[in-house]
Amino acid sequence: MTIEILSAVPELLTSPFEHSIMKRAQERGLLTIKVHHLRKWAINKHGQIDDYQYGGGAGMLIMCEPLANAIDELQQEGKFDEIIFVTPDGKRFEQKDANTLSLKNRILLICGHYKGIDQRIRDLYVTQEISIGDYVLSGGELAAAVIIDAIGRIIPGVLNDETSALTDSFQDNLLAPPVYSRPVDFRGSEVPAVLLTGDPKKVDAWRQEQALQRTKERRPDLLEKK
Ligand code: 6GU
Repeated sequence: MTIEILSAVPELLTSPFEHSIMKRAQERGLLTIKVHHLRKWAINKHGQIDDYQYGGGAGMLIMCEPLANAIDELQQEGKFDEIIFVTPDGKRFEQKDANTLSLKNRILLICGHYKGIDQRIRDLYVTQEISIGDYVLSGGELAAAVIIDAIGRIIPGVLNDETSALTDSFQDNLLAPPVYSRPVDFRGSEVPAVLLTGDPKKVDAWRQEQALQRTKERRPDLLEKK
């Protein structure tokens, strides 16, 4: 899978993909990430990509031409399966969206800045608009990094233990249960005895019950979706 990103601040997008699971996904050839600097498609030699909005109001917008020219040029190599604008006024991103996107071949993420992008780019090019939650970030880059990490880790073959993505929080609308490692006794606080029984049925039942308990307390809204 190839994920491309259009950004006015590409420096924000280097380190998140150079470590851990995202690094391994790229080394295994399962994921290719290409960050494109929007400034490359600036409208003049001053590097201009933004302008004031018609009708007045504070804040600059990213203009039509740099975005349209960038997308047209990138699509000469082949069409994107999805062109996604990351924006706080988009549809909220959830695990099921990551699952669906992880099966695509080539997608483009557009990061807004300032007051966003000209609506005509959204109308003419964008196929999905995604927000990562109900709070405002100063730009789309960190949100794009979150979305790419969520997609990248579930591409088949990326995780070593194939089952582990299936037991993540949210994959079945339940939060993950508590987990323990050595020592059995840490400063007087002990690992729950059931985990030491070696009985996989009992362990599974306990985890299921703990997951349900945690979800009831913290995210009752998830149980309504089941
Ligand atoms: Cl996708 N972008 C920005 N700038 N802020 C956000 C967001 C996206 N999602 C939540 N807050």
